[in-house]
Amino acid sequence: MDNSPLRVLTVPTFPYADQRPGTNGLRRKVHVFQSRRNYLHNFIQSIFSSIDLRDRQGSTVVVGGDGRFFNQTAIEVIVQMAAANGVGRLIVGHHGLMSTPACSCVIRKFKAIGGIILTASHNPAGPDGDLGIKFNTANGGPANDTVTNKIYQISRTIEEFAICPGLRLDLTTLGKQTFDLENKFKPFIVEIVDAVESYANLMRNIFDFAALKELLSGENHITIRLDAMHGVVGPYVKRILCEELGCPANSAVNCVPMEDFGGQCPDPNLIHAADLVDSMRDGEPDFGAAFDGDGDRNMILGKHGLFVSPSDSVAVIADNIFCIPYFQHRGVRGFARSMPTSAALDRVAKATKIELYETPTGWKFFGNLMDAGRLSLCGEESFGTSGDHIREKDGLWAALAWLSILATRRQSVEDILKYHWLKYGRNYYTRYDYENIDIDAACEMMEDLEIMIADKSFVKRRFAVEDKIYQVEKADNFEYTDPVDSSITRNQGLRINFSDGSRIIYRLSGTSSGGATVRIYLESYEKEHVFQETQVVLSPLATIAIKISQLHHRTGRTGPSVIT
Ligand code: G16
Repeated sequence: MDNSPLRVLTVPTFPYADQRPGTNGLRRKVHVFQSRRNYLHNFIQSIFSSIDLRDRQGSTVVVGGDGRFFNQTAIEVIVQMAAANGVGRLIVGHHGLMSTPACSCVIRKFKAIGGIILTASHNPAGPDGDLGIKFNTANGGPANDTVTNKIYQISRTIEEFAICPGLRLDLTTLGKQTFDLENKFKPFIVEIVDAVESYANLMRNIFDFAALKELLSGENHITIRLDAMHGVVGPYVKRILCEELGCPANSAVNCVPMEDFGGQCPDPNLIHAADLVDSMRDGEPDFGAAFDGDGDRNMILGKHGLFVSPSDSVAVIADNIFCIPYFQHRGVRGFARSMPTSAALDRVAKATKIELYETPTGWKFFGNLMDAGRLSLCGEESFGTSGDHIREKDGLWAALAWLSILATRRQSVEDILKYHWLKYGRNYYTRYDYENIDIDAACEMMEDLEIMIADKSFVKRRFAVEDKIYQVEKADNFEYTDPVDSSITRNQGLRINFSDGSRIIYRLSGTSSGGATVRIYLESYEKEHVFQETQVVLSPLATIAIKISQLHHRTGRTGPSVIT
């Protein structure tokens, strides 16, 4: 065996112009990483170079991924580059796997300067699918815009990267591996960790596991069905729900992580998690949940597949927050939602006199508020919910939060939801997605819309559809001033607010890997009539939204690709 120190090489490269991170990291088709020379290396070097050398030298960094195709190859490169860039210790998930919430938990636990997470979230995987690279900072949350802009600027002028090509890592064995590098005084250390255990430990300190065990496997237990969609969260579900809380093995499905997620799109919504919805429709389970590829998103279902919209989900958790011991002990400092998320949470905040923050889309905006001790619970319409125990959204945490509510109230999901609407009124809510639209057509539509709504005469304009009349009260392009550091984030979505509290919002997604995705968010509030069909209530607003944007005319589409 050759025990000589490993060589560190500096390799010349040339920059790519398109490595600007989106809503949450850089997402591209796998073949982009495979076919463009050093595309991955350039971005990883840009991440390392964005960290001041004094902070990087000897530091600890976390690496993990959702197990999708190309993850392993990418991890090998990241490890070799981390060693060559002066990182002292890497904490890597067993087999390279780590859910996004677990990664946030591990960064905080090991006091790392950050983490690199390989995931394209709910996007499809496989040779024709997507790969994503996220960089999280020391607080465990997604890097903010200042950091991602710095990474992007470096990527535009990069000329070389550092790598230790001879370094071979064994991802299958838990424990420490050390490597001696040429011209380095200290060895480079890699620790392969059981991230499932670190995460499970965190959950034990947040929830009342005895009460949950009684709910799930006691004498009058309920039945549940959890669908991990072959994402990385499967082993977490098995360990916590089945092994520890006593759910029968068949309550957790698709729990073996696969590099193509079984050929499915690991997106926990009514379309892509249709198997779960169907199996619950005529089935016995009282509660269901699905999670995405990297385990940070969740969908909550009641008996017979009753859908709890993510906007309602966070509002219900807020209203029942003291069913969770963590909040009993720590108190509640504030609630937050992304701008396009429905205002259901605002009503709970108002009633409980708890501060409510409205942020742009992207989990990174919640982190600052949490670090400043101003935020305890937040959620997004895009199936994200979490507390301040970490700095990421957390799918399994959301399911355990709901189960804690069921354990305390001993009511069905349906009764809890209905009670909530009767108490607060209901924010009817839907989202239309038009995927893979020509980028120029999408941008032109947004520009024209912005000009239209900025015109003074737009306010007070009335739109009539059948017997409904909506009058514009306010319209703008959402801009956010961070209350902690006063940074300003502009162009976060076009909002049209009507006098009856209804809203239409247009946004371009920041997570699509090909073409543009136009999102239209529709919302109407009803104080009294809370048991109507969502799509019926919102149909007039949808007609107006499509008409004023001329979306179908401009794109040749006849309807959205996905309605949530
Ligand atoms: C990411 C962000 C979320 C955001 C979502 C959708 O989630 O972390 O905060 O709501 O994208 O963003 P967009 O509407 O721009 O596509 P994930 O789960 O995809 O990482």
